[in-house]
Amino acid sequence: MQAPIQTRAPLRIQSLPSASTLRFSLPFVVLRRTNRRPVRVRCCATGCGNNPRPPAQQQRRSYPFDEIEPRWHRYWEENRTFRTPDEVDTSKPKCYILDMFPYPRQGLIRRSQQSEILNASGLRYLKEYLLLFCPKKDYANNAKFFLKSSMYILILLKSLGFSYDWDREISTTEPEYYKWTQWIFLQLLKKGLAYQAEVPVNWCPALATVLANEEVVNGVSERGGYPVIRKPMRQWMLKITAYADRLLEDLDELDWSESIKEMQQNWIGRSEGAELKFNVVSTQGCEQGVELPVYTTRPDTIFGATYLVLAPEHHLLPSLISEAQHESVEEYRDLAAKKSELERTDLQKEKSGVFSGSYAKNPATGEVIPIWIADYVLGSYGTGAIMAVPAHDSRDHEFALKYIIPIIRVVSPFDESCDLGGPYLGDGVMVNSSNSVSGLNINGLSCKDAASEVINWLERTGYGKKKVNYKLRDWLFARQRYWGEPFPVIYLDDTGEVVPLPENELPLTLPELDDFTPTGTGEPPLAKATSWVKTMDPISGRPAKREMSTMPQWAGSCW
Ligand code: ANZ
Repeated sequence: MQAPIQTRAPLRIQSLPSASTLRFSLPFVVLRRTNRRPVRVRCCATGCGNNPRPPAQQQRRSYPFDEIEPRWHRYWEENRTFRTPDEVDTSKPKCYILDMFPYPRQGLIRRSQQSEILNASGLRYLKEYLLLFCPKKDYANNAKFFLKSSMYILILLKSLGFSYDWDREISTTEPEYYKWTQWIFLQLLKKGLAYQAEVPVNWCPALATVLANEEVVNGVSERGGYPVIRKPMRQWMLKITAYADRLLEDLDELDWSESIKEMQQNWIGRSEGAELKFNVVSTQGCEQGVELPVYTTRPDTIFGATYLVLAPEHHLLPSLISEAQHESVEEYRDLAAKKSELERTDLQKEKSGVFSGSYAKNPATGEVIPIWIADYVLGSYGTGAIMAVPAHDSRDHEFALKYIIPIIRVVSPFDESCDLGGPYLGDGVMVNSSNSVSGLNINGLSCKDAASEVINWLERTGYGKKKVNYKLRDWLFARQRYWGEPFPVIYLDDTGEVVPLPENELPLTLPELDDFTPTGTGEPPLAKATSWVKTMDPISGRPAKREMSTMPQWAGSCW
């Protein structure tokens, strides 16, 4: 039987209370029906699945929003329906429910949550309004807009009827709140869990700030659509990798669906392998005193490593580029800096690279092999360099074919009738893997046994060691924006030493600034608050400068 069709016109927000009325009355968004657009809705009035077509008048009846919603909102407000009790019953077991809070972003509820909220509540028509209000301009640094948008969010959330106890609302932007965010940072610093490092970051020259991976879409900033490049910068980091194993182990205890747990596992991405060193040599094989560490999950394939690849942002690169290769390497690095990590690791994309002009010695074979630079190797994973084994890795295979680099098979499949047209990625028996000079012979072993044998040999000879790596990265915890918690640290003028502020100096509040747009020099906007930046160590009295980056927007909502 044909499903009945109910028509309901989309609703559009007609008016919003002004910011001034917000304080005194229940904020409420009034929705009105506008032009009629049919929406298919399944109806099961009889409860038997045979949905009779309702009479024409009934078909048009829609939810009397203006009538019902304000009444209930008033009721909830007057009866304090969502008020949580002041007295806590401590006899009950403790329970931590982590809700994902909707929070303002560009004046709106964050997009993912928007759709969750809207779809869950069936108020899809609100989307129209949200799109209407979505600002075209970048408001990252606009305080007035921030306040206005927070009010809109409040209005929207209240109108959606969430059962929040609004009397217990807290704001991460209040100094009394972020004092504790700063206090937590000091504890992390004391424990060595907050540290500074030179890391490749997503740098947006137009916004003059570092962006998180999620804030970069197709190589441009999510806000404003400005080009984003990768460049190394000294930044504050939080050492979440120290908890990688615990995060993995404790997944078992979580009452989550298996698919979500699997996503979490992949996100942590534990991999086991080895870190080993290749010595940089001249074309004649003479050592140059530079060692290149690489990370591999397949130490068993060491005899098949016919070239090395360095990420374009690798710190050792400048010392490896030959005079003749200088121009083409620089050109390649500029191109790579414009690509996101996602683009670089896309398996479908054609591999590209450039020869560095330098060579290294494979410690197992004793062969001199070329060092290439290619953007399919990331500077932020492992050591930022790989030993490439084109016979047994698809990316290396594609690259070796393109640049005519030798391909040496070192694993023979158990099933010899296997098609060996391309790279062989499976398990098998080691072949072509022996050298009396290096004292390593793994021929005839399975891949697994060969891997342990190679790790033993690396540890014996000092060429390397067993290593566990994680996809999970430490958290890049600094932004070059005005909005954000100031870091409670100073840098001594004479030595540059980082000194944490004493806890009784907290909160360290943001200075008032009329102009919080980017400086244009690459320095964060706080550089404009010269009298705030220039300070002295409260303990020793020595002149110092404050940190000018601020914490990222998630800092306050993470604890
Ligand atoms: C040699 C080799 C031979 C590899 C082989 C694989 C297969 P996961 O599982 O992701 O940890 N690799 C290492 N560092 C990299 C980086 N910074 N960027 C891109 N690729 C990198 O994978 C580890 C493997 O990915 C490593 O093992 C290395 O390639 C590559 F038959 O080394 B392998």
